[in-house]
Amino acid sequence: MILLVNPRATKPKNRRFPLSVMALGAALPEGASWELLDGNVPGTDLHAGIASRVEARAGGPDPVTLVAMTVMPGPQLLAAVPLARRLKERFPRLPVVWGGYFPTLYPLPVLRAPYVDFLVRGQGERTLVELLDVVAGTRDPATVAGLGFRDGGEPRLNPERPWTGPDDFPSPPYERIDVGSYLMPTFLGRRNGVYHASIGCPYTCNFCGVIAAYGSRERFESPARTSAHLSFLVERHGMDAVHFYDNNFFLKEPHAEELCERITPLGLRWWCEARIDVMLRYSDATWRKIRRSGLTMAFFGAESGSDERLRRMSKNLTVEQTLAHAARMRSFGIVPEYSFVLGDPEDPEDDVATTLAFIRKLKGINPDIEVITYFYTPTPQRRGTYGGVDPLSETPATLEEWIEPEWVGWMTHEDPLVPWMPPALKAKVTDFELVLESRFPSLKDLKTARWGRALGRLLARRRWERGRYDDPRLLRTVRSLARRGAADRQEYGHLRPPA
Ligand code: B12
Ligand code: SF4
Repeated sequence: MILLVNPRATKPKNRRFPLSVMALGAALPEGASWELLDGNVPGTDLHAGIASRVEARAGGPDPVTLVAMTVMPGPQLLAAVPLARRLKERFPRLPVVWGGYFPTLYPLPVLRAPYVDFLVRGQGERTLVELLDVVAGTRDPATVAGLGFRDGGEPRLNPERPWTGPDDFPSPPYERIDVGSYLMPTFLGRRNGVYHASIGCPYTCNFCGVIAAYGSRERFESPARTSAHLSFLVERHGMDAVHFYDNNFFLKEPHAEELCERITPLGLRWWCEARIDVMLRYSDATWRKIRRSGLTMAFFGAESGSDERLRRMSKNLTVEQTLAHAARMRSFGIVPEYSFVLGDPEDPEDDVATTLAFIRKLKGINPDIEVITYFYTPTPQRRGTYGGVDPLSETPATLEEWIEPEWVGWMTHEDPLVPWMPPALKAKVTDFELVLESRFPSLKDLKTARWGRALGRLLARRRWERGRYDDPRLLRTVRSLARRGAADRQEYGHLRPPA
């Protein structure tokens, strides 16, 4: 029995299909016995759940032979470390393997932890299958591409495994989860699900973790297969909206057209992440098909208000393209979310000033745009890193350090303690955001009471007109009085009910 574990990554009300472990389960050999345990499901105690299975099966025909955990940087790491540590204390001989973005980006601290025996970098399906032979004692771990392990106590990373597209693997094992319990009400629909229709990304943005994990390549699932899976979720489970979690949903125009034609009859409202330059190249006819198929909001990395910085980010994008895109999105009635990476190590003051001014300009072109800001957090790369910094310099050597609050703030890109971003400069950004969000309340802000939104709009109007964002004390007071509950950054994908 293999236990595929999704450590808690978010609040139960924000949970989505545990796609990583579902993909792994689907690819296990026929006849392999496995179970999926999701720490995001309400009331789940993963340690107790795993321990009871291990104990109940010990000495029987199908004992637990491997605990396989997926680990993303941030809160999921925070849950995974104590879970793995406690399991190892209780069952020292039970092998534990980690895979996912954290061990892929930061393998050495993982292999220094005595409670993790193996790690898998990048795509995991085939590596996991070969690891089963290692665990059974019939294969030398040194022969498994993509695997990391300790060799005589020393961390050892085998060469990467070439990866392959989604069509090479079986369909997601929906029968192994309670599908309906993951379909959440959101502003898109009453039963919103998530889907991942590709792997990787062909671009080279030198601040992004995807490139370190997968290189610059993308492989799509065939439109026929994507629409068959979505049809199943719609027809069998009443799904009425979907978030596509692909890194880069649109690439080749004929592919986008075919997929949109196929999913139009499903009547879904949907969201995705895509590239500004790619969508701009599509014809009006394709944009109409995309709109007709239900695309309601989409997320784009606009990143900066400076062409020079976009060039240094290796983003392959210009500010003119973003401005043209904002106008086009408006004319087709699709809401764009533009994400910005703030804090160029070479001149952070200028970066903040230029990019905030650019956001103003975008708002002038399309008042519906949503804005998401992150502070630049160096992430391991294959080639150079934005800002010319060493992304591993001074990062923790151990998992215990990684789960300290300052490093969790680093991993979530919300409050990285980088030397070039002093608190006063960060405050400039958060003050700007407060004025912006007060003047143009976000579709996603469902926590501010209606009176607070109206008052905020009124109070922020003059500030916005004059471009004055400093120390908006009154707005802060209104926001804190009118807000029901703390901000929840894990609402990624907006899996929150409409107001
Ligand atoms: C869904 C998602 C989330 C969900 C969590 C879903 C969950 N696990 O419950 C939520 C909203 C909580 C989330 C939050 C965050 N996320 Co997130 N998230 C994603 C997203 C969009 C999809 C992940 C996914 O399901 N992929 C589909 C599956 C099939 O692929 P996969 O996860 O890569 O799994 C494969 C391999 O990694 C490997 N593998 C994975 N686990 C395991 C385990 C074993 C044992 C093995 C053998 C192999 C293996 O095999 C799998 C199949 O091939 C990705 C972007 C993307 N498109 O991948 C970002 C992404 C993973 N997130 C990222 C980040 C940074 C975060 C945050 C830290 C920050 C933020 N503000 O978004 C937070 C905090 C995370 C946390 N809570 O711990 C980054 C990670 C890289 C980085 N820059 O550090 C990504 C890549 C986005 C990006 N482009 O920057 N996220
Ligand atoms: S930022 Fe987006 S486009 Fe750039 S490499 Fe990462 S996923 Fe691809």
